[in-house]
Amino acid sequence: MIYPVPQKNNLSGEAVNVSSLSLKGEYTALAEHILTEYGISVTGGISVEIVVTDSRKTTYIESLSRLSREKYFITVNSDKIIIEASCTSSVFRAVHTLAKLIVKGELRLGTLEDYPLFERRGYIEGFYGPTWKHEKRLSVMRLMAKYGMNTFYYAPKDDEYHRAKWNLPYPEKELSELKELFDTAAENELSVCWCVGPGLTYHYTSETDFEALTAKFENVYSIGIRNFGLLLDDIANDFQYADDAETYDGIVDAHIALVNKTYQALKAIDPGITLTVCPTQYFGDANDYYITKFGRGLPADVKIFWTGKEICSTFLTCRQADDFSRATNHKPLYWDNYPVNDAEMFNEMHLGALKGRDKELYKHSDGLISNVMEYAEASKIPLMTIADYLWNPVDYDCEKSLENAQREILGDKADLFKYIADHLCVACVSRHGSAMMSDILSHLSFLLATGEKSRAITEFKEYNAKMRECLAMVSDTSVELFAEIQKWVKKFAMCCDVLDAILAVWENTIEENKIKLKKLLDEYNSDAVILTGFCLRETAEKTLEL
Ligand code: 14T
Repeated sequence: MIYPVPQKNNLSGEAVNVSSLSLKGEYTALAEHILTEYGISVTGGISVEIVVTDSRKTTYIESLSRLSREKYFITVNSDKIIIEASCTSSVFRAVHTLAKLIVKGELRLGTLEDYPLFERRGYIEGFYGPTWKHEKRLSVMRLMAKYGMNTFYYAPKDDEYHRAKWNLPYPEKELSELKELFDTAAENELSVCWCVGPGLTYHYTSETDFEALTAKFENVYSIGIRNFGLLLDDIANDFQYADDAETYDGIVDAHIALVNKTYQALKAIDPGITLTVCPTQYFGDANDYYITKFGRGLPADVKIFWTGKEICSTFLTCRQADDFSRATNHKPLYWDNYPVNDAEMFNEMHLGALKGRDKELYKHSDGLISNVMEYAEASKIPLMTIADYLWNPVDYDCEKSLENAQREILGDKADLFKYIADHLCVACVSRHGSAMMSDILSHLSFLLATGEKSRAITEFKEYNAKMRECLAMVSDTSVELFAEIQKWVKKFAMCCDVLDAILAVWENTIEENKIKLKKLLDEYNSDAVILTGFCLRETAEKTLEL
């Protein structure tokens, strides 16, 4: 299986040896670049012919009744491989898929047809906290492109030129980094949307402020960015200047005027520019006054961010999306607050797969943009599952997708990593964690209760040994992902101590062992860092009663 799962994969015939390939047709330089990244040799051998046509076959998705620049076909014959696509984007997707399909130098005969179901698929650096380092931004971007995302929104709350100093141009160094980010995105078929958050100090009736705002857009336009965002989230709900209050009936009227004026100014700079806005009411009931009026007051092609029923929504449904569309005359562009773990969630680490988003949401929304964690390496794991869901939500299997993501990021460390990852998935998308530990502890408790104490102890020792082995592995901070999660690794060490103390009581039920367990359990419970494990506390409590 490859990820994201292609729409129609009939490559199931005999295996063909493709240990080396020769490229023919169009975009061969692009194809060579991608194949080389996967370690595939292009020094001769079976030919891959890239045929680019602007035909109905390569551009139209019949089931969705819309055009796509990302549709492609791969045909594997015994003597040659054919890629059919319509432009760079679809060749890019096709070659990535071809590379993933090659296993041990072999491909299977047949045909594959593929296209994404969500039109806009991406992530947003939109959290509170230390912004991602430049190198991390590039590395996440390349990985997300490899898994089929096509959009990146730049909106780090703590980039002062995004929010606090919204009215000042970027200094040279920051601007050139943004340019490099933009160039990397372009090479990887991602579109970048640069966002500004002026709302903390913006004076709606001031011409000076509006000029500063357009000057800022021009500042960023100069490095090639053509998609812009105006974010009005997490600002005062009411006017902060007396003349603003006199000029407008309510804050929503000021916001509508600002968006329209901004839209016109941007279109005057370049008619190709796009605009996305985040309203001040960005979640909840789509029939509320602010969001209804706001949506109806905006041009039809301005996209509107919406996080769903809640800031961090457990479910995103088609019905809610339709309610939003009816109320605002705009389909929602989901700002999905998963895996972000800022604000009140700072003690949680969100490593689980995306869940709770309707399979058919792609028909009812403009797309979905995931807000990430300040931990870039860690974010890659849930982000890969989001990329899979967005490409093909119909065939999305959260467990298989997560398994693949862990393998991509950790290679052969993935199996052992599961012993800690088991406890790092409680979030808005799922309140249930520690599935593996829960199974094991209930099985062990069953053995103990049914007179199979020695078997219980043997198996318990095996589990604890694996947990310790995992602990030793994740304590190595030279692995970037492990360095990021040390706060949780410390608590995981306490978890291992509690498990050993439970085992000690099972082996030898003396008061001294119980006192030790009680002490470790109290320490574990008083640490605010979240590692799920209701089953751990439950087993420990029962053990204290032995
Ligand atoms: F604009 C939005 F759609 C949005 O979600 N804004 C912020 C976002 O930057 C942040 O990362 C996210 C998750 O915490 O939620 C919003 O920020 C909040 C919301 C709160 F209710 C921050 C603190 C809160 F108490």
